[in-house]
Amino acid sequence: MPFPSFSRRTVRSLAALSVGVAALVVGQRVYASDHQDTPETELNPRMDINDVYAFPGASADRIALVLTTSSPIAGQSASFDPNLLYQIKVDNTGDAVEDLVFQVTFDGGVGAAQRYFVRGPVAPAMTGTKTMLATGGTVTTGNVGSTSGSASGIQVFAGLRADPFVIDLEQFFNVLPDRRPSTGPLATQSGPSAGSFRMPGVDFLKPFNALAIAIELPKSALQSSTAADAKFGVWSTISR
Ligand SMILES: [Ca+2]
Repeated sequence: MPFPSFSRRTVRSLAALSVGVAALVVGQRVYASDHQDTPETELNPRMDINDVYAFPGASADRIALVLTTSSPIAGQSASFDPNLLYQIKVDNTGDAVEDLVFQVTFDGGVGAAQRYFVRGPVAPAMTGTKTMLATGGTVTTGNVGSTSGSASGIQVFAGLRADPFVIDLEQFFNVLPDRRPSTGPLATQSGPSAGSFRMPGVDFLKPFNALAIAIELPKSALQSSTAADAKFGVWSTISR
């Protein structure tokens, strides 16, 4: 296949291995995987990578890469952090080192007035946990909540979307109470301690939103060869 057909578990495992919150060049580094995995990300929800997805795009030759963050968001008002660098990274040589990156930043606007700036795909100046903002390559800009770019080239959306992750989070905290958040509606135990999920299950995150960055583009822009079995891997980081 021209791109890896990741199962959800595989994508999430990749995220768990690779996703981190990394300092810009120097500074504090914090690792996390997904959905409130560390006290640092729980206390800083906009640094919290929820999930990374690679979906087939609008046509067979296109792919959609999605990074979600900040879930669970109640309501319709949320903004990206203008002091963070959100990245989607691509390895197309099989060595788990990024060959291309998308670097996404935001200005200080609020809600729909906030603007996004998506650089890439571009070869990174630095790899791994150290990062520099790319100075070359394509920059796609638009307002949060809107789509920009072109349907035949790179197309970008950044804004609120329903969190697609499915979990009975309320019961999860009854099963593993040490994972319970220190503040908010889930900070208080909702029922007796439990050893399993409820039957039927409860899609607890259904009414909640996440902040999503979605990038759709031709797969050829991410591949290192035109071979029919060319593969690439995808993961994300958030840096400050
Ligand atoms: Ca590589």
